[in-house]
Amino acid sequence: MKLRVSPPVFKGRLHDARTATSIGRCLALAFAVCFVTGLVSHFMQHPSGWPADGIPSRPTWGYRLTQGLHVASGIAAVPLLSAKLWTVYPRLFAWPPLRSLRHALERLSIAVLVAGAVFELATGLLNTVQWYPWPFSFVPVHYAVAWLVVGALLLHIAVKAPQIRAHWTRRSSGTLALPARDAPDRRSLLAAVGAAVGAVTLTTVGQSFTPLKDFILFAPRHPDRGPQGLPVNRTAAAAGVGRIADEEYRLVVDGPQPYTLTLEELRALPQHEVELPIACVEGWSKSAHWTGVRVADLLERAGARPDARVRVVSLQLRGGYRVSEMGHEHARDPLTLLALRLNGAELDPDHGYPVRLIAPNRPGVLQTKWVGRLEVLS
Ligand SMILES: Nc1nc2c(c(=O)[nH]1)N[C@H]1C(S)=C(S)[C@@H](COP(=O)(O)O)O[C@H]1N2
Ligand SMILES: [Mo]
Repeated sequence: MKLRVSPPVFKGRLHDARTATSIGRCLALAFAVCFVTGLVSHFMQHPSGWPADGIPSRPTWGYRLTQGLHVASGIAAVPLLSAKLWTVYPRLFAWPPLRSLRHALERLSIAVLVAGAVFELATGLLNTVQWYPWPFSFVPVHYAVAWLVVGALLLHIAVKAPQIRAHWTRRSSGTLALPARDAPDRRSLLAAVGAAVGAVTLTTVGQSFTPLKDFILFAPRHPDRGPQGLPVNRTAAAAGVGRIADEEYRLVVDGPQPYTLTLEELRALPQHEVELPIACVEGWSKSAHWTGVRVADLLERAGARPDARVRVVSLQLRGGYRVSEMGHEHARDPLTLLALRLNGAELDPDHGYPVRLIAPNRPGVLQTKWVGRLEVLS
């Protein structure tokens, strides 16, 4: 006896090209926003050579906005990608699976696209909760795969251009077999997908868009939770710095005219107050009031040239974020401070006591805590 497995039969509008197009263009928009903001973030975190000096220090909320959009568009893409895959999965059962070399290449590009897209959303989401259950380092791999996904996506859009065009609007049925008219079933599906996108956005976006913070359900961080009303990514204990004794603290400023300041001397210098956000790469951000000494004043005293770059070194001995650099735009911005106070009180040890960097339009990971040294780079 011969066993016959009949492939499932898919009929109706929920798996047709019009539905795939409707969901696909929202997904493409989410991916476009996610990719562009991801490039911005990557560039701002890893400026190399002269472009580092081209990074503007304004607007103060620039990185907060782009990184907020990066994480929000990535989260919104999760229900969109799920719905899109559900809409098109009957194609996995199309027979014969490969019709020609061209068809085989197209299927291969889809495989790369789907695998890459799922990988990016999964690793990105796990990164927002700071869970890294993989053996590679997150940033370079997430960055490289993004290019792969964008390449495969552009190819996919090019290959599907005739269908996309034919099904762009409700009325256009084009030359394809199925009429593209909408009906209650399709409208219900699209409404459900829209509601899912709205729900995941509303319950997470408050982590960076603080007016919506009361709706946070799933975001890993609440912008109010932490010492002095500000979240902490790495505590003093986790960084291995503990509490730094006041009388032992020194700020070393290394430049043409190097000098060293005690904490008393630093506190006696002119203090300035600024309102600036910490905008963490992982998606939370929160504005705060900082008081401290202008980096520009410290550099001036060290005889640094106006176009000098600066390296900020932490007293933390190990770990990825103990050193950061900035171009002259940031170094000379009057809002860039070595902060001694946060929201009216001395810094909590977890916020970098006794001294931390705070600068406008800068990724959180570069806002170095427990600063012990400024080095003027030529
Ligand atoms: N020395 C040092 N500075 C650091 C870090 C660190 O691990 N070590 N973490 C950075 C990261 S990732 C962020 S988001 C901010 C968080 O600052 P906060 O803990 O004061 O909110 O500090 C940054 N500064
Ligand atoms: Mo961060």
